[in-house]
Amino acid sequence: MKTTAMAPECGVEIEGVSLRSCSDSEMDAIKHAIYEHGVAVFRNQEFSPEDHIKFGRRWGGIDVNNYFPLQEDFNEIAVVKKEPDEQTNIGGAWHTDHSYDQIPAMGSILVARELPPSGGDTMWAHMGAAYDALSDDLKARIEGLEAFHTADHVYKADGLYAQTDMGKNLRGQDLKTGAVHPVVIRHPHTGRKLLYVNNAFTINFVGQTREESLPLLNELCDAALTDTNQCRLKWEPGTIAIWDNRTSWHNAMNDYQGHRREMHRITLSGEALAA
Ligand SMILES: O=C(O)CCC(=O)C(=O)O
Ligand SMILES: [Fe+2]
Repeated sequence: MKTTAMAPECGVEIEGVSLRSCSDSEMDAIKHAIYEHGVAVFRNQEFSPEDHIKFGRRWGGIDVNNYFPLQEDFNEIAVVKKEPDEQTNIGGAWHTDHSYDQIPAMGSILVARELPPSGGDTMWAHMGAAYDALSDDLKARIEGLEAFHTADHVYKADGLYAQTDMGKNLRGQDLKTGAVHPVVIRHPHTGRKLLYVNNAFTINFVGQTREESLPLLNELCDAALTDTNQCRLKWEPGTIAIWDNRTSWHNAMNDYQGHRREMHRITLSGEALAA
């Protein structure tokens, strides 16, 4: 296996391994690379839906997404798609998947199934590098803080997606979610300190209202993106990305209007988070 950095502080491309048939020791190396770098990209993979599920299970459990359409024949697979006549995409702002769950998904495995002729890249940002780059003052202000996360405002019947042309495709509008996590967590495997708030699902700091929380929340989310902690993936047929939802944020570019894009996602079960 050969590993090449995608950016100074985020992401690696891994060559020389076939994900559908990798050995246990290759699997361990892949897991570690993802925990550490936030995302790993694999090219030219042959990966059927069965391979996707079998490989996902090697990580542990699969958390089925409550909102996205599911692949008809394989209900563990969520379909992340945009049709040529649709304007809104899924995941088109910086976020991390499922932070609204008390035990959030560890990671996601995204497989390119149909790509637009150009555009539709995905970006990631490293939350360990983000934490390290915060000023001492900001680090002191968030020491010991916890934050409340939910997806209700995004997916409910009158939520953000319902007001767009993506609303008709989504499920789970009646669900209620809510979770409290430390603002700075330690990665369960690497021990690295990570900033764990995001503008999509984090509502307020515990003990503060939304209004009281917003200035600091926005300051943190702005500071979380630096010149060196982001990477960008140009998808090709056969590309697979696997990311760690604790180590990284991601953002799907919506710059391919009039074209179809379809990705398949499996979300991997995680563990409780601690400071
Ligand atoms: O379509 C993409 O590139 C990513 C969308 C997204 O946020 C996700 O699948 O979790
Ligand atoms: Fe996402």
